[in-house]
Amino acid sequence: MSNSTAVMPNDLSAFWMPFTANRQFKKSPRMFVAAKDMHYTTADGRQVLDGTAGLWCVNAGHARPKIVEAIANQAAELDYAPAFQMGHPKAFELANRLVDIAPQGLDHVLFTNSGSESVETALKVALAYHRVKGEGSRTRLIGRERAYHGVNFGGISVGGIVSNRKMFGTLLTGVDHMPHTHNLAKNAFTKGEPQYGTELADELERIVTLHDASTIAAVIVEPVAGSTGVLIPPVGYLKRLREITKKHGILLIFDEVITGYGRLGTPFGADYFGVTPDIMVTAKGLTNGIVPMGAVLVSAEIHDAFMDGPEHVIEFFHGYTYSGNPVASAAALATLETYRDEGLLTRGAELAGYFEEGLHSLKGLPHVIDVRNIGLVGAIELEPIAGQPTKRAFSAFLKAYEAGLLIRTTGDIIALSPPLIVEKGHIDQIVGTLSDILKTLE
Ligand code: PXG
Ligand code: PLP
Repeated sequence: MSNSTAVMPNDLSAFWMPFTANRQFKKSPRMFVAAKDMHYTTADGRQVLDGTAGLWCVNAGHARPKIVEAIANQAAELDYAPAFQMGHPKAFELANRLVDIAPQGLDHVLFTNSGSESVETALKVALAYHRVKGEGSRTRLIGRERAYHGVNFGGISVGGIVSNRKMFGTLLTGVDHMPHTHNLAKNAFTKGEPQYGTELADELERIVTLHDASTIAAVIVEPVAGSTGVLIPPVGYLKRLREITKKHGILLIFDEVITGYGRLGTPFGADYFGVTPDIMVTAKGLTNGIVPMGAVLVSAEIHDAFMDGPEHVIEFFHGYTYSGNPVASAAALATLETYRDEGLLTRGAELAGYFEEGLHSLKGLPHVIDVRNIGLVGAIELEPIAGQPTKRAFSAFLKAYEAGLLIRTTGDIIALSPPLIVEKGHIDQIVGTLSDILKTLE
């Protein structure tokens, strides 16, 4: 079915698009009008291979029948139920299914509507947990340079992207940052986890010494930083963070908005690295990106600390109108079923080697200064054009789109994260198209 005749709006000015060069876009718009499995259809009727799972979220591919049907049925049966002081069965069922697939020890779930909200929720749980435990002096939050934790105030405060922070005043106070682990001089063209940089985890000890552990509530990190260009942790780095946080009574939060739901070839990044955090932040792949939803998983110890006092009193003053929304819950349940039926949470592990070989074959092409990969996520870092950062990669993005491939760029880094239903032939197409394009870039 082609929707190439879909009626296009004649005025694009009202929609102020997110994280987009609005004026450039509106001069020559790129519109998708349909999607199925691994492909988008553009407004001019072309097929574009989805090399990025939408925005790292459509892990089962597009328009999967079970999910589509579940959403339609749920909307007809129970469209909305109040989230506060009322319930509906699917949210509880979904929480149980999530606990089943999550790393052992993460036993309770708070629902949100996005990764950004999941991050805020996790940070608030961490602060409140220490307070209910009688350690209210633990208020500091530790993030990391080059981290992306969404766009809300807590997330940009612990985040480490200057453009996302500098316009917005003083942000949260009492935040510190660890250094990022990206090191091209030592680790360029590493396959999988880089060898150099494990000791950067010890910077957390330095921060603890500076502020004292009794003032620190939590450390938040992405197991693999996605948004800032696929920064893969050095061997043993996350294990060391876990040891240091445990030693000092600091909560460890993994932001798995990208690494969750099979991206690394394991259900979660925590599984890949063999490190269990106290709190796990998820979104995106939870509903295959179709209905906005996030989930924050917490340990029983954290949850139970709140279950005190008179039973008629609300234990945690937090939540959203749409927490556990019925349609989102139905979409998530059908998504998890699809993942299970097709083995998608571990399929990445089978294809990771082929994906790795393909991407690393681009080494040596013009401007390529690094190729890195883990599971079904990869990045190609380009030398920026002198004085014009981001321009070279953005031009690769435009050329790829014209050539029928959707990629994602951040700075001068090309990121790839295809749906987990990707076949070897699609990987060949991704690599082939990129190879052609890299040869023609200015
Ligand atoms: N944490 C992490 C680790 C993320 O990657 C968020 C939080 C925020 O999620 P929401 O749902 O509020 O957007 C993210 C989102 C990209 C890109 O291509 C990455 C994200 C979102 C959009 C684009 O770099 N990550
Ligand atoms: N702003 C106003 C005026 C509201 O009444 C509410 C919710 O009732 C919100 C913001 C928060 O909205 P949400 O629960 O969808 O995050």
